[in-house]
This record gives sequence, C-alpha cells and structure tokens, in this order.
Amino acid sequence: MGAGTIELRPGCLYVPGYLDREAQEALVADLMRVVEAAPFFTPRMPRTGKPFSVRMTNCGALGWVSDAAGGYRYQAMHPETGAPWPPMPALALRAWRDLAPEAAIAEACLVNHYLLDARMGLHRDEDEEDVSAPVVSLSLGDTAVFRIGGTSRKDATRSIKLQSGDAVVLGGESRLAFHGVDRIIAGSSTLLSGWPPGGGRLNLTLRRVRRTGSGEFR
Ligand code: MD3
Ligand code: FE
Repeated sequence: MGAGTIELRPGCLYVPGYLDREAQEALVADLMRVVEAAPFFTPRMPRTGKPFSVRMTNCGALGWVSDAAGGYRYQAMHPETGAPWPPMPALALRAWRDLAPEAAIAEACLVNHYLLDARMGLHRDEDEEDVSAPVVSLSLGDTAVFRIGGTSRKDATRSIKLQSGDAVVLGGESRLAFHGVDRIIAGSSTLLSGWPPGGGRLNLTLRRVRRTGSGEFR
C-alpha cells in the first residue's frame, strides 16, 4: 500500500493520483485503438431493454455486456460486431499487477464512457464467478461523484470525488458493496479534450471473471 493510499472502508482502497498525466495520456491513446476495434455500445437492462446512459466497450479475453434478451453476462465477442475483444493495454495490466498482486491475471477490462449527463445507479458487481479477486478501477477525464455503501442496500453510503488518474481497489469486504456514480463534473479535466467526442469521463474496471483452474497460467 503506497503512502497516498486511503482505506475508505474495509477492503476499499482509494489511490489518488495513481497515474500521472503522461500515463493518463498514454492510456487514452491506447483506448483510442481499443475503441477502433471495439466501438462503444449502449447496454440495455435485462427484460425491459431500458438503455444505460453510460456507453461501454471492453478489452481482454472477456467483456461485460447486457441486453434485454440475454441480461448481464461476460462473453468473448463484441455484441454488435461479433469480433473478439482487443487485447488489454499493457498499462492497464501493469496497474492490475501492481494493485492486485495476489489475484490471478485480469481477464476483463470494461471501459465506461460517461458524457456529462450520464450516471450509474447504485448496484453490486456480482456477475463474476470469482469474487475473491478485487476489482481495480482507473478514472480518466472529468471528475465523478462516486458513492459507495455496504453490502446491504440499506447501509449508509459515503461519497468521494474520483479525479483523472485516481485508482480504486475493491476487495475483501468491499468487493460486494453497493456503489454508483451520481454525476460527472463538467469541465473538471482537460484530458479528454481531443477524444472521445463529447469528452466527459472514461473509467476502466479490471476484473478476474473465472475461478482459476488447476494448471492454468497466472
Ligand atoms: C465498489 N463503474 O462498471 S468504478 C462498474 O466509475 C462500475 O464507472 C463505476 O461500477 C465507474 O460496475 C465505478 C469503481 C468500482 C468498481 C467496482 C466496484 C467500485 C466498486 C465493486 C465493488 C464495490
Ligand atoms: Fe460496478
């Protein structure tokens, strides 16, 4: 745990300024290539088909997708192009190794794009078979007002601002905590002035999805 790391609640580590400006710019350049191969899509709620306000894509072996017919799931192909997801940027994998050194290698990197009116309601991440591994989040661009509670929807929540370059590691008791993004603060960062169109905020979440099998490379 670095000097600047703050434990927001048990298992929830907040690392402000984890990526410096140069690393943030390099990661944005990598993400441009990811999005060329795997364009952003609009996920939809299971059954109702209500669209998310956040657009998403993925890189790595598996990607998180959701639509009315199939619901929340991980799959190896883009839901619209049918192509396999592009590889994870080396910088993202390096962050995983550094921030989740005990975990098996990350299989999925979900890339969320928030335009200024996008938000993400309070939810739990429970579509992964392996919830013993943490989730690692990297924020780029405009600041998000992020909310995290406990493992029950009724638990008290606290709010923190996630700025460009900040990392969060969600493990242990916090792995199944409720969390969401209340809003994006317009004009709070210059990082995404060139790309993606509309600027806003990008968030990467790196995850282990499957349990590690015997003899599997890690
Ligand atoms: C707390 N993304 O993609 S990242 C998501 O900023 C998601 O885009 C938000 O929630 C975003 O599912 C939050 C921080 C985060 C990620 C996973 C968590 C917080 C978490 C898992 C458990 C508890
Ligand atoms: Fe989540």
